[in-house]
Amino acid sequence: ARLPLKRALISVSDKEGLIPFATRLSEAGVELLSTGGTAKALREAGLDVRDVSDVTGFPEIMDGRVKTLHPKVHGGLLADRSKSSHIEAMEENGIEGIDLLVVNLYPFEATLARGADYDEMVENIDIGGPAMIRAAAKNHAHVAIVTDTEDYTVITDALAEGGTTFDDRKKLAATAYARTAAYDAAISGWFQKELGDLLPRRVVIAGTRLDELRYGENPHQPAALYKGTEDRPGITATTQHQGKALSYNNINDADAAVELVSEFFPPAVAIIKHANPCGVASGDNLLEAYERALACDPVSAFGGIVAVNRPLDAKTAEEIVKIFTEIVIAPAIEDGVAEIFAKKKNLRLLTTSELPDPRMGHMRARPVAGGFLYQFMDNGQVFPEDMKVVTKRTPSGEEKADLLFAFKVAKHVKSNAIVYVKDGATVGIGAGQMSRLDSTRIAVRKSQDAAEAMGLETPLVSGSVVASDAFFPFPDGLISAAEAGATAVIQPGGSIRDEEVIAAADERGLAMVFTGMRHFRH
Ligand code: 93A
Repeated sequence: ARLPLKRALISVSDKEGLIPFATRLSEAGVELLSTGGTAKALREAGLDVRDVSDVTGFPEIMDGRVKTLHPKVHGGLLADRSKSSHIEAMEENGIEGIDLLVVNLYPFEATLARGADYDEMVENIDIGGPAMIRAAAKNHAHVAIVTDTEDYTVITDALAEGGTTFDDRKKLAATAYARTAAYDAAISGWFQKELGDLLPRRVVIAGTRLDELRYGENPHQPAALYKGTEDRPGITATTQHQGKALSYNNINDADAAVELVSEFFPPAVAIIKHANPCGVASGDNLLEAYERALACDPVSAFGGIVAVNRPLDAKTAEEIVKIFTEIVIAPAIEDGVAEIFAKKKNLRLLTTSELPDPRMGHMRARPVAGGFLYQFMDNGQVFPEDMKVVTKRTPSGEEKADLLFAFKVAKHVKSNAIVYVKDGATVGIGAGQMSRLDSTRIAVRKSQDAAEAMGLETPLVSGSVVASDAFFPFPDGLISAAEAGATAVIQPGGSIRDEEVIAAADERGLAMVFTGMRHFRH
């Protein structure tokens, strides 16, 4: 059975879509009750509306802190119309039933995002709104609760059919409680940041669905992308210009790509496959950077994700479309780029407008059975003054620059990570192996393949430098890198066999620096 709507209470901060929606209600004969600002907006649009203060017989007081917190409002929302005792209580106390509640809350999250001061944040904690939402949602047997402007159509569609169904109201109630939970999560998160408490005793991770995905990592897994309460430029803040919808794996890879390329100041390009880079390079311009990134592992780059840290120019776009590329992600695109990509219907083009700041720490959660791990993201950075030379030979200026580049890339490669770099471009990447020695060998083998593909005699790694995301537990990995032609090494240090590893480096004339910082990524 559908429940007809006779009376609606509307109290909204976000007045988007309000007038057309309220007009539909009014036309359907629904009586409108409203709080100060909302009532004013409705009257200005020529709609008939009753003030809540009229209903309660009590003025809005204390700058609006108390406007709907009244038994006439809460009784109207909470009355169980199937119980005679509730009906009697309504009659005795002059309480009128409310069938529809439309509330969106004081914009706490938006106020936080624009960096408002403490007092303004406190003032933006909505009390009456959540109280009404929770009341109406509890009483969903009799009341429909709308907390999201996107759900206005649920009500207008239902009106056309004669009223809301129980199923409609149940869904709306679920959304409502998720909204108040997320709202309180944002408030609690703000307090914890104010207190400097990174790892509070209780954490609520809340989000709003941005996109329902076709499936998750595999076709039998349902999945969606959610925007959390923290703002970070990048994958949750992109615009898609063309191509089919992004998949779960695409989003995961594009996230890795943007975060990696944002590490670099000069024009840079990162090509990602399965969340690992298969080529990263800097250059005088994006075209040069792209060509050098691609040269690292052109076989793996097929079907990859390309991220750039500058507005993408047409010349680079022309080069990118020469091979099959799944996604291109850039802060912006220059003239002509859209036309070039338009010819490749399957390529997804994303712009982020802003790149994430790699120094900005945000929290990262990872699910484990029955809970989640929670950590400060790896925003660690190594600077020239952090490099401690441990070998007889000190790296040259060029070697130092490449070592820092290699270590930055290694931070974004799944462990065990080994990254060879020459002249600001990766020339061999070994990722995700259970043994560091294997990562070293894989990087070299890939580099040999790339050299062969280009018709070169010597592997690209000869004369390169090498980064390891964690210490070498034995000299074997370092020896293997030296034999492949690496001339300098960067690694955290800290193994009980450091002395052996240093001796092996000295024996082979390698320069080695310790960073004291590890970049595991599992
Ligand atoms: O300050 S409040 O917590 N006290 C209340 O009693 C109350 N009732 C509704 N804020 C309250 N509201 C909120 O006011 C609503 O959640 C809505 O966001 C806003 C609408 O106010 P206006 O109609 O004056 O623009």
